[in-house]
Amino acid sequence: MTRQTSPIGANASLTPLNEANLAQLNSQVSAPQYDRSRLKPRIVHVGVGGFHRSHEAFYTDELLRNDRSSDWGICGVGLREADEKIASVLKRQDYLYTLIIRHPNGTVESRVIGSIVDFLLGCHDPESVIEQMASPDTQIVSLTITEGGYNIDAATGEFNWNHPDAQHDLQNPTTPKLVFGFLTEALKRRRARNLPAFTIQSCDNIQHNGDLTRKTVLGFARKQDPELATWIESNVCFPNAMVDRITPVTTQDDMDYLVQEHQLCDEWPVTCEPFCQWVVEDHFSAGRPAWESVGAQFVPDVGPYEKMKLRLLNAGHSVLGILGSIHGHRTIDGCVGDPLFATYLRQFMDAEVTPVLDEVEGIDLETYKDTLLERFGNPNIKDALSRICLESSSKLPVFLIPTIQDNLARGGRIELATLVIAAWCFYSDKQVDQHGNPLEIIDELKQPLHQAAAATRKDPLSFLEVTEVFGDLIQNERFTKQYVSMVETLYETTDIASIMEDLLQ
Ligand code: CS2
Repeated sequence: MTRQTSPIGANASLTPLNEANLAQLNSQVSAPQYDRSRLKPRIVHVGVGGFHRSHEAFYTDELLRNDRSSDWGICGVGLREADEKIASVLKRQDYLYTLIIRHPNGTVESRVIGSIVDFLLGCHDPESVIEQMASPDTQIVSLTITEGGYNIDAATGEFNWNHPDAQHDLQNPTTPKLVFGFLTEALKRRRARNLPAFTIQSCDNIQHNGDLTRKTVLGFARKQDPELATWIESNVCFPNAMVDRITPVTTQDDMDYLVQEHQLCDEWPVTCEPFCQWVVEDHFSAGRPAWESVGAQFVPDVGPYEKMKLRLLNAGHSVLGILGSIHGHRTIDGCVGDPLFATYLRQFMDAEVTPVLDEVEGIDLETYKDTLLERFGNPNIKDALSRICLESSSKLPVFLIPTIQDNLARGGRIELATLVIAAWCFYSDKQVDQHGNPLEIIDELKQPLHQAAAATRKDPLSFLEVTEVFGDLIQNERFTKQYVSMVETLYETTDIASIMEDLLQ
């Protein structure tokens, strides 16, 4: 086997990552030893971002390494033009990539993941994606389409049918744009061909992610073909799941690391923490890989696990992300290295979140929270606050606002979470930190949020009028009183740290 030369050219000893070069990788890089040519695309995965590559694809790779008789491979799917880059990189690398697992003590594991075996782009060729989903090989279609991908209006809790892509999909079912259009058309073809249904497995950070996916797919199907909807109702399983692994955005440093340490040229590796968790309800329409043999937990009811993770970890990230951005911090480990932020986060978890959580079997909440602080503090995971704040308008209604609502209903504490909403108003309005440095805001609702926030001086409640994010929070007097006093102080002093200090007990 000849070693292919690097496209970088300057360093002839670099090994580009691809199937032919796997046998020649530096021995410190753990490469798949299983025969990838016999894998079948039994899983079609929509949304091949860093998280899918550090989580489901990792679990599946681990399974393939342990069980050479398994043939569960993954066909990745991207639906947006923005997915062209990952499509071409993965294709050039025979769908291989390196997972760089960074431990807090500085140990780094580099491991090539081999479980992805194909990639299709729905925006260029919807037919091939629909046919792949409809293929007899496909047993599971899994999704990481982000919280916003479910297109839920917080004011109604329902799918937003006014979205132009939803309208497009209803009118053009064979050339859909939204994942729900693809799923509906593929299931329609399976039913017509007498093929069994696949499982639809959401891997997004949403409470009851499977139930929500089910509701939306059924809604899509019902509008097109009520009989298909009935068939889906009795044939397709939508297991709820809690997914967890902190996966920062890949940086040039990650690529440079592989070049310097292992002379390996990977155009798009993924970095992640060592911690990894997947808790899934065991309802599958057509079988599943034995993921439990590689650490996934199958439980009858994932609800308490999801709630614990979303309300503590994800909300904890948002607390640090928004307050920290205004203060001038750049990363999560930078925030928890600041005692004020670490104390604030812990008090938020203890005083506002823990009282609204349910018992979680086998988990001691105090230990869970301690572990979260350790994970956030991993100095080798430079998780940028800009990633955390990305699309806050679809995250906060899932991670943080329900905790405020629960506490309003039970007379619990709301101050620490309310400051995050007040700070988010300031952040959306000013778009700079308190030192005047610009904040990079990426949010589908950036403009409406900015406009609403910018009217705060005239009407202190204007930000809360974005009801698709805040629902009916504006109606609650206890909340609005607290919120207005915080917004006023923040606009007057612009000193987030001193407001945080005053709230600590
Ligand atoms: C983060 C998550 O998106 C966010 O704001 O909280 O991506 C988080 O890192 C993962 O859910 C960890 O499992």
